[in-house]
Amino acid sequence: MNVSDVLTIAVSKGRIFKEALPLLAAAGIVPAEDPETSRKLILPTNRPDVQFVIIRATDVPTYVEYGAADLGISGKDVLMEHGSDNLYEPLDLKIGRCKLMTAGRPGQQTVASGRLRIATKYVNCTRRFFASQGRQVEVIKLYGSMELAPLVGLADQIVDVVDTGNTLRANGLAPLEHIADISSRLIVNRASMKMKHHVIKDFIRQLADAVTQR
Ligand code: PRT
Ligand code: MG
Repeated sequence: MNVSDVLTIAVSKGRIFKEALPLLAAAGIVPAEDPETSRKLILPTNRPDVQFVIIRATDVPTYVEYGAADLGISGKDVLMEHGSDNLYEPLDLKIGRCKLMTAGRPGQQTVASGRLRIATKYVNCTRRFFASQGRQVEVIKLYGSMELAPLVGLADQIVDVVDTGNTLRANGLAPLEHIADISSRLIVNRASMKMKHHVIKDFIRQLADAVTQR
């Protein structure tokens, strides 16, 4: 793990960091530079003992699991897909809320013959969801723009996170089945939780207060 005295927090740029900034500020942590415009991958803060590492959303659980970061902020969708029980998940930050759903053309929910084809970047969540219902599906892994897949005949349906549903609607798709409610979580490396117990416990308590006062 990260053996220095510095507390390293893994975050991804974009919507989660934007919504997390006021919570972090309430816990006394403010980035030294604007994360949206800075090109630095290691971002110092107002506190000499705290730094951010800026990484892809899907990489956050990996950095924390291996101890390259002590803490991380990650969507529950990413955590479910990552599927490790090697991480502490002590706090629901109640930001980045959305739903993991299946979606497809309205009115065309069953295929006449053969297995349903589902395009998604959430292959593990998708397999688990359909398997739990005893339904056989073929899962096609994509890395983005899932909405396109049903339009060009790559898949019958998709599994993706949905917020307003505007992106689905704009592409002639509709949400079909609810898989999970999603929000962002604080995650903690197991060894860090022991070795840096006091500073991490304080941080979690301050963040928890900020979440309830929001
Ligand atoms: O961009 P990159 O590939 O690096 O990673 P990412 O796309 O996963 O990151 P980012 O910042 O876009 O999303 C990070 C996290 O935000 C996700 O893992 C979710 O936990 C959370 N989140 C909350 C969302 C949304 N809401 C959301 N609406 N992530 C993505 N979306 C997408 C949605 O799939 C749709 O395509 O935003 C689009 C608009 O949504 P609608 O339904 O409002 O139209
Ligand atoms: Mg994105």
